[in-house]
Amino acid sequence: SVPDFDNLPAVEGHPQGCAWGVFDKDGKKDHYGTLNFLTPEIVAAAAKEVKDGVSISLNWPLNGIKFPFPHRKAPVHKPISLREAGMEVDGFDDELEINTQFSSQWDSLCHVVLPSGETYNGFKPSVELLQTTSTEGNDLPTLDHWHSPGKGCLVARGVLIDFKRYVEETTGKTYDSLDGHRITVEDIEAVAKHQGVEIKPGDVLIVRTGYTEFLENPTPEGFAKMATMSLSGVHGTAETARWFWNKRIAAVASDAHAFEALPPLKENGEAGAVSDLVLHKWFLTYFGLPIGELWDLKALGEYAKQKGKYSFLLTSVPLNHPGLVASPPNAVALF
Ligand code: UVW
Repeated sequence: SVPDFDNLPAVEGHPQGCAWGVFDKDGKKDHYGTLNFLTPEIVAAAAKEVKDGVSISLNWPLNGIKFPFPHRKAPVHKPISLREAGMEVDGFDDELEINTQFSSQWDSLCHVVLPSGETYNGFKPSVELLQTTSTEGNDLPTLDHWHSPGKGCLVARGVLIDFKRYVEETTGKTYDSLDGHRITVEDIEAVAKHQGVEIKPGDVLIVRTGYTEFLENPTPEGFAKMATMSLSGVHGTAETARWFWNKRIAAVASDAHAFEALPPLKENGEAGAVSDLVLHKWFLTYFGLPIGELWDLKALGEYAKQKGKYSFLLTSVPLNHPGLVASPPNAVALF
């Protein structure tokens, strides 16, 4: 068992709640962070969620965003004729070049670093270190380690917090994922209660805002709003982070752009910049808690509503490439 947020051992130079060292074992620095909550007992209990034999993909198309996006290039898909490539056979291969942050993704614990260059557990990623040729030779907490022997990627109980549906059902108004609304932990608890779902240790908590659905059918007014980068998501504060740690959440995901509401708020309450992302710092860097973004949650929300069941078995197998900072999640919800 690990201590609550307020009782975590102090880590010099970092705030109370920094969990570095907590999961280390046999003198070895841990790479998995809160995925350590996924014990065989937790995984076996999650498997009992499957009753209907129904599986739902949570992966938005790699080219889901149909317009140029600053700093991140769109995927390039190149089908190749085998014969033209010189092979004595008719058929096709293909090549795919992607920025792993462009569509549904996991952010690994190396995605953002502190001004000191440190990330989770004090690891110091750099382009040179990330450009590795092997997982074993790479001591950074990158996603390929999820494939290490005995790890088997991510299998957990998923819980959907369908915030968009909750607001629309309880107020009769359309919930706009572009209005910069900040979803508090009290909101999350209220939605869980409304949906009749309990949040348990080791859960992957998944929050639906409707953002990818807007991106599928963008309107000129929506575009204008989007340009302000004022997007709905979970309220990024240390108190929010404390709640997630104390609940022993193994990972989080959302259809939102950054999981947390944008712009982030600085401690004095003023709007901050990307470098001020609050939950990225707490989750990825201090807790070792992976963040999923831009997941496709529409079909999941519809099925959960139809069945009145918001918990399921979640499996996710990121790409297995040495030094991978982010990856499509290849996530499936099973009911
Ligand atoms: C940053 O842009 C830093 O993060 P993300 O895309 O994961 O929200």
